[in-house]
Amino acid sequence: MATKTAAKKPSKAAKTTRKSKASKFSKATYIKWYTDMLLIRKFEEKISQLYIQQKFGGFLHVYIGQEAIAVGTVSGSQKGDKHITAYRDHGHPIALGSDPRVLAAELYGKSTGCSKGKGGSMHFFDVERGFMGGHGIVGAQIPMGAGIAFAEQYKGTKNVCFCSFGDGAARQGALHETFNMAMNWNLPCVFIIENNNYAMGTSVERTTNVTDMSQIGASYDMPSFIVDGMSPEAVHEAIEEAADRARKGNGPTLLDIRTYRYKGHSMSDPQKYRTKEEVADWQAKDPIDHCLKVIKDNKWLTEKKITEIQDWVKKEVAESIKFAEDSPLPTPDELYKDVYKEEYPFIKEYLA
Ligand SMILES: Cc1ncc(C[n+]2csc(CCOP(=O)(O)OP(=O)(O)O)c2C)c(N)n1
Ligand SMILES: [Mg+2]
Repeated sequence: MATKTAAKKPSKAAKTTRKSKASKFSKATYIKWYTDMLLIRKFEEKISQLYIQQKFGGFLHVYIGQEAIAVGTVSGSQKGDKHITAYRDHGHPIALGSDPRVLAAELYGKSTGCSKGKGGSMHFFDVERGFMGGHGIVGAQIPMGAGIAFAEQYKGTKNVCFCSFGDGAARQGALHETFNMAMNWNLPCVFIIENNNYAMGTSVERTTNVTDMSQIGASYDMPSFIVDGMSPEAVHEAIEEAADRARKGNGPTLLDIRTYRYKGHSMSDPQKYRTKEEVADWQAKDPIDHCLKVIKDNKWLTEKKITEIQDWVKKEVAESIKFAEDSPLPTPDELYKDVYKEEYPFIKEYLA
């Protein structure tokens, strides 16, 4: 267990494996996790089918299997906190409460989309809910996440930035510059490796001799932990503790959250780099099944109520696609808008 890290006097980085403690969490929390994860999964299953039918273009990277990280991060965070991630970005905004209609419209490149149809799958945003985007350049969100955390510190809020990136992105050089400055400046940033063991078709073992990615924080004395990413409970606890450290002014944390993507890297991935058995082993730990089991074991919902949730999810997904298909495309003059941010510079003295 890491101890608090005082400014300029960082304690030694530590790591531990978290196991879930089901008892700590309420009926309402499990129902919310179950509903949100089911919505993420069903939304992505549907858009995968539509993508294959060429209903929309661009890239599509689904989050299926990793849902517990998004819902555990959101339930362990607070309103006003910021979230930033890579191009595998459908789960975070749904967990934050974004309307799946505007997300579906974004996929379809429609003007009603969350990025006005200009971003597509990899560039979902919902600034109102603290979602600072999906980003297509691998690892780019690492320094950007620290920048967002710097802005919170500069403005004197108690908000934290949760910066998610993959195991592949963790090998970008920018991570090291960012970790150094983030520790030196005690930034309120939680760095989250969504470690699904693959960067496209390349496994962690093939890229490094240091397969324990929590060790990356050690040379910066950043408190670092390994977390079970198939457990929303474990994610929530690790996030809450890291956020508490950041809110108290004690700087960043690194979480190496172990997870798995059940589907290919993107929609065009023959998946020759892994076995069906490996996929099945992870699917056996599915977080949605787990939450449903906890709900049933505790008799928190009747079968009828569970079916109602499942029907609601189906309806949300169907309505989202209809909304996207019925929405207009952007007009040509939109090409010249949103190219530059106009109120530069963002120094608070200038804005006063
Ligand atoms: C700077 C940069 N290099 C390469 C790519 C191509 N690319 C897209 S995704 C990806 C793999 C990243 O893997 P990881 O960070 O583990 O994330 P995951 O896809 O597993 O969520 C690569 C190499 C890119 N988008 N940006
Ligand atoms: Mg990966």
